[in-house]
Amino acid sequence: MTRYLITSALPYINGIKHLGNLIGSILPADVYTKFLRQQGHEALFICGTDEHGTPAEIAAQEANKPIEDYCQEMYGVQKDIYTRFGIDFDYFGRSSAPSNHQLTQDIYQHLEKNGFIEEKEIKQYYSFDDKRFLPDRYVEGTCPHCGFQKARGDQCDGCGTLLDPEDLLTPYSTISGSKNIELKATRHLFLDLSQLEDRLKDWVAQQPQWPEVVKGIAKKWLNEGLQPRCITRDLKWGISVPKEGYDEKVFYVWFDAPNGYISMTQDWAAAKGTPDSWKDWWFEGNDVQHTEFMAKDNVPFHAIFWPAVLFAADMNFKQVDYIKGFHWLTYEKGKFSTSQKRGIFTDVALELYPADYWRYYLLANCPETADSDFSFSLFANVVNKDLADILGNFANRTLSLFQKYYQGLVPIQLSQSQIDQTLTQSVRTQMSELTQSLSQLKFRPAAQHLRALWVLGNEYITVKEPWTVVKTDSESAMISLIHCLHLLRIFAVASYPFIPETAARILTLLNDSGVGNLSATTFADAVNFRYFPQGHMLQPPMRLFEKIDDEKVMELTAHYAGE
Ligand code: B3M
Ligand code: ZN
Repeated sequence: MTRYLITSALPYINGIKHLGNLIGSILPADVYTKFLRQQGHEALFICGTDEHGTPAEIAAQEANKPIEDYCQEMYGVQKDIYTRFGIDFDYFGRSSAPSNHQLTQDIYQHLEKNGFIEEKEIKQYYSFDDKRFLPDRYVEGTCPHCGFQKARGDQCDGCGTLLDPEDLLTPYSTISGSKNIELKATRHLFLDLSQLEDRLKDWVAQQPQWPEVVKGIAKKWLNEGLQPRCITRDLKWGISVPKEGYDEKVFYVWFDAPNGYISMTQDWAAAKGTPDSWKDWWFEGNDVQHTEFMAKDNVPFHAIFWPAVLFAADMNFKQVDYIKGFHWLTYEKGKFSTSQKRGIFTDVALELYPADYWRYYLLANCPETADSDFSFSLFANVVNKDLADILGNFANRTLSLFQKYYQGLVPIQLSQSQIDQTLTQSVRTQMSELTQSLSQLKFRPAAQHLRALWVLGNEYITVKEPWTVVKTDSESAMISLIHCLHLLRIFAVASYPFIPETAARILTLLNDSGVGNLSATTFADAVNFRYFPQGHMLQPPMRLFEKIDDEKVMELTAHYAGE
């Protein structure tokens, strides 16, 4: 049986991530993992912090902390936030762990042995005021392609082009702001990607199933022609280079970070006491489907660069099967910006509203086939309509009427002939659409099918009006209400990958010990649930969601407008 390996782009350690980061990788990866597990598949979800490179060094400097302490602390902070968002990693590791040092050096040695490494003398900016070489992100300047004035030495945020620092016009040091910088000679190691061009072209051509955005980016890179890429940096913090003369240098962060997927799986295996079991997930020859989740700026490294490393290293590591790439989530029509504190960050989000509000909103408005925009007014709209008015209202009406008419006890168990076949059929249809969307990793359509399922319940109770019918035909009111209860139970299972906390609360309100393990109840089981037995006792109703009013929307919009 196919087993599923799910990896989500490793969030940088340099600070708390925003909602765009969350929906661009970890959250959909979590939904997919939860869904697969529910359907009875074996799934392994690996992620962790990406701790090396200049962003980490700069952030530690700004926080005025030794880098090791900074990373340790931020690792804890990020991990805790994801836990509170209901993310079920099997392992949330660190790219700075000893396992990754070892693995990355090992991979490097294979690359060298296989003839893919060349040493070149390059010119790199040296800052006289800072008394050091300035690798990639320590240099900024004007992008030669689009004129963006704060392009980084490694990539332009204006147009997305990957750059080398010497491409920048009017460069300056980001440490001191000094323009007193000069190109000086220094030796570095390069991975000769050009030798792999044909192999990568063939491989990418064999992936017609990848999303358009991913194929587009991969092909653009390949068409531009692959050049040797520098894999070392003049930094202290990072993985040291096992080669003479490189004591002062470390590997480039993008050279070690993807290896982290493997090393974190090694750490997972070691932690559970079966240190070799990672191999079943990573070595060629196992029936494993590996899906990577990431935002589109990470695609070149996952579709070209890392596959090239794995091909060249020739260590029997399996290549990725499916790359799920996402567009951008924008914030009130602009960019989320960490430096300008613009947008909603994951810690703040959890202080404002429960995780499920965010999870549902983000998934329903997932930047899947195009960019999508976050605004508080849209957020309130979605929470109020979909969550509160549709699902919440349905649950509340159903459970309140059971209290009112039957003191919270299920009055009878429906017999086969009393079951509404039309309703049952509609539920089956939505459930199978939902299953299909999730199997195909189409999150936005999946959220629409989930909503359509909730709407079925809401429409059913509205049309049946048990609160009116009860006065004239108490039996038929009772039968409709029992159907509602049954639907609610199915909704809990179907909603679980999206809003796990709410799903669990619904089951608690239903006093449902039978399902118990939501994470292992298949959608097929759910549509075949037996109706609750006579006498089953329900919990008193509790509101599932609170609405967000206009005044609050205005307040939040103003408060989080950014600096
Ligand atoms: N840390 C970039 C990012 O968080 C980078 C991903 C690494 S995945 C191996 O967007
Ligand atoms: Zn540019």
